[in-house]
Amino acid sequence: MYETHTDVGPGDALIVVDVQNDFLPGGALGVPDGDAVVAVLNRWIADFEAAGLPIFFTRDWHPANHCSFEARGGPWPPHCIASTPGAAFADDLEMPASAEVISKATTEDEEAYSGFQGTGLADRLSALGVKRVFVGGLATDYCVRATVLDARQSGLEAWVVEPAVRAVNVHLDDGERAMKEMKDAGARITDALEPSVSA
Ligand code: VGL
Ligand code: ZN
Repeated sequence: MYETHTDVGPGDALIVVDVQNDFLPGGALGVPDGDAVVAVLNRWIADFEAAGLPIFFTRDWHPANHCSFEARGGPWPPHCIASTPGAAFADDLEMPASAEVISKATTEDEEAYSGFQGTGLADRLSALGVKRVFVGGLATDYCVRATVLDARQSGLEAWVVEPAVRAVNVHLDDGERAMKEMKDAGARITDALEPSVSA
């Protein structure tokens, strides 16, 4: 299922999905073991940064009355409300100066799990000559899934960094099902704890 050898170089970008306080254990929408992704992502981030490759950090950035919240009939407790501590990136996540932040689901009446939805990310990647993205973060079964599927729709090669993702698992197998959906869409899965840089 996994592939380990992962050379990265020109044409590659790293997308770090929603590693925000509210998605860590104890947060408003805590993902079980979600904090475990931080150390792995920090290694991927450091290596992409050292190689001069583009890095994107997506964030869930909701208005206080977002349609996904229970008060409005949505599935979720309030989480990642723009400019609150819960919406901040995890303290231990190392964000290089070159990283670009992509805010999503920023308007009241629209949900957006994908980092591509309404953000201009596809155009930005294209302008940078990116052909292949590596994706990690939270949560496997929502925003990672949607981001990877949209990357494939945009014609990008997409890799899921398996040790750097965790699932909400509202239903027991949601994470596994999402991994299968991503694979079926042509995504590849690496178990590498860090890339090998050939740039
Ligand atoms: C997410 C549920 C609600 C995610 C965002 O980042 O995966 N999940 N909003
Ligand atoms: Zn959300």
